[in-house]
Amino acid sequence: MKGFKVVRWFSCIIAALIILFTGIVSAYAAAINVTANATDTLNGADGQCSLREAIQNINNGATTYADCVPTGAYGTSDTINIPAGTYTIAIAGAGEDLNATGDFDITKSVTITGAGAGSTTINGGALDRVFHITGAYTVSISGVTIQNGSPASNGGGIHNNSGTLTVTNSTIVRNTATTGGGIYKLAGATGFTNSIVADNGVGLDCVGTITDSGGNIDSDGNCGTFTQNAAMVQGTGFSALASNGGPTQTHALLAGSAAIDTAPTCAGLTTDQRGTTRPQGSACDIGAYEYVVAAAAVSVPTMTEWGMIIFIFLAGLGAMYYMRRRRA
Ligand SMILES: [Ca+2]
Ligand SMILES: [Ca+2]
Ligand SMILES: [Ca+2]
Repeated sequence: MKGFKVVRWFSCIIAALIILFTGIVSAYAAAINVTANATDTLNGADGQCSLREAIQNINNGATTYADCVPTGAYGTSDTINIPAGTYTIAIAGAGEDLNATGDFDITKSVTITGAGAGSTTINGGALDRVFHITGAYTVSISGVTIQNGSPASNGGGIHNNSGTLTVTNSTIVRNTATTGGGIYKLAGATGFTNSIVADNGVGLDCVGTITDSGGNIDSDGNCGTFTQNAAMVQGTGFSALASNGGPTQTHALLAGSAAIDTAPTCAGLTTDQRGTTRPQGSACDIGAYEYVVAAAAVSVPTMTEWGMIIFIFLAGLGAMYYMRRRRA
């Protein structure tokens, strides 16, 4: 009987340890900070943590590239923080899936965030697509502009093979592909919130079923229930890339753009891609850029107007002098 009690206590302790250990493991989460404007290289000794190195360390669950040291231990809720800047794919070699060349291949669940809300432009360099989610991973992307992806296959901005992908407060514009210029969803699930997928060449903005969680715009009407705005193209809905303040070039929203003040929620957002306070106007704008209404110019009198003001002033003084003389 005593032996049975000991076994039962021993079992309880083992069970408790298993629960505790499982809890600790699931709480593990690494966060890697990419170096601002880091060039696209794989070199753990150059003192720069490139976006490709950060993704590879997360993919490997190990610090393969020593200059991308995470805070926290690798686990199941890892994060890559990308500060303000432009990150252009520079290692040629499309059609590979191990993140060594061409597109950024994601082979593990990860959250990718720009600093603030949308401080980051990720440019495909016209060498390949930008992001490739290669399997059934949970991936969140927020606060980034994704552009200039151009693979000779499907999915110019993002190709989601079978992951659960959420995209928030992001702008996916000016990519091209055979089909799915903005995003190509083969399988899995893909949801968008407060984002622009527009002007993505002949390959269509979206191919595959996309969940619309509100505040999304496309330009060609191929992203399911997104609000279609055919004017959301470069030159009409947004500007060409240009310096609009802030640390990186942006596609500025133009006056009258359908993205202005139409985001249904502004939760968690305080600044845009340039560091401009959100919201401006009655609500946040859709995408990574917040449009600012120019302040009315302060009117400065012309020389003629100054002359009139001085004349009226002197005339007033003269009238007062005359009245006093008459009373005296
Ligand atoms: Ca490096
Ligand atoms: Ca790939
Ligand atoms: Ca690749």
